[in-house]
Amino acid sequence: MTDNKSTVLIPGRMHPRALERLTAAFDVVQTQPGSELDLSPETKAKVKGVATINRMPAEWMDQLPNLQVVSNFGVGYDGVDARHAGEKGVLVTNTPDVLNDEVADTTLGLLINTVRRLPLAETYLREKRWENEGPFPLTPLSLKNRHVGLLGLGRIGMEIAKRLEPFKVRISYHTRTKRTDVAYDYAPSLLDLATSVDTLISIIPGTPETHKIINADVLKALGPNGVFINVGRGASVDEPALIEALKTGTIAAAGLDVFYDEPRVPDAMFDLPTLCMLPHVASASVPTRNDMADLVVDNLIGWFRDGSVLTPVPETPVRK
Ligand code: A2R
Repeated sequence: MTDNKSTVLIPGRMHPRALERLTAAFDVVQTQPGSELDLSPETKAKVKGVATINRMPAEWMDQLPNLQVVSNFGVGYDGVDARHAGEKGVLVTNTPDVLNDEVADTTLGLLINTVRRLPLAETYLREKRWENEGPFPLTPLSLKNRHVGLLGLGRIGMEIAKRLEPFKVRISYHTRTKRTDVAYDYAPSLLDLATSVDTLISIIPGTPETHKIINADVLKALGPNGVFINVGRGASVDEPALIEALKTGTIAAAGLDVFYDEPRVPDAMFDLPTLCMLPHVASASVPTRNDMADLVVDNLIGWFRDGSVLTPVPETPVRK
């Protein structure tokens, strides 16, 4: 009987395992990705839950009069208007912790690829240039003796820091609130951090406060030996300023897994040999994405079973 199943809307794409489990547990309505919620008023009135990949603007919430919960696939939920949800009494959940190790591992890979140019070296080999032209050029940069600054030292940032320790680099960080449980040097501002380190790793959420905070001043402070790595959100970066900084040697290199307007990547970035780019894959392994998919579904199942969820976001209240 489908009668007593709650209706869950999926506005756009969804991970296959989440889709399969959601379809078994709920009456699922899925729309095509787009800017409109293409549903009849009757269907809109039935929707009590939403499962989404970082997309739930206020306008959509306002069209769903009986919406109770939005379960987001991903730890970052900058595409979900959680503040608006909170005002409406709609609960929002995300998928923290289950991706910490994967994202931290990828960050170290991206850092080493950026500093030691390993992707370019592999391309060199595959193009038979090693055989025909001789050894790949020595890399100007090394990870040795670097001073790494973490912008963000939360769940993922801490895992990155722990992985950096065996690499024998010095570690500093900036967050709005100084942590009392770590011995790393604290910088009271992003500019202070960029001034004191030569390697900056951004692992902060996309919020109005973090919008384009990695700007020309920060990159200048990082300096000509500077390396910038972004595994947080592309919206935190002033991309034209970053392109200019790489072109002019204001900083030495950058590695990006995230971009301002994904999946669109500025043309100018493709021409920069000192830029290492990944298509937002930090958490993108089958096991980690399966864990994220399960958390998306388990949050919804818990909510509709007894009003309990595993991972609510801080902006929205948990009602019992
Ligand atoms: O500022 P604090 O003390 O709340 O520290 C958080 C820091 N953070 C900031 N740091 C400087 N300026 C800001 N305006 C600012 N806003 C937040 O970012 C904390 O150290 C860190 C976020 O940690 P968590 O909330 O534990 O997030 P998690 O799981 O590490 O993921 C970070 C982001 C996601 O939001 C996605 O955008 C991406 O990584 O996957």
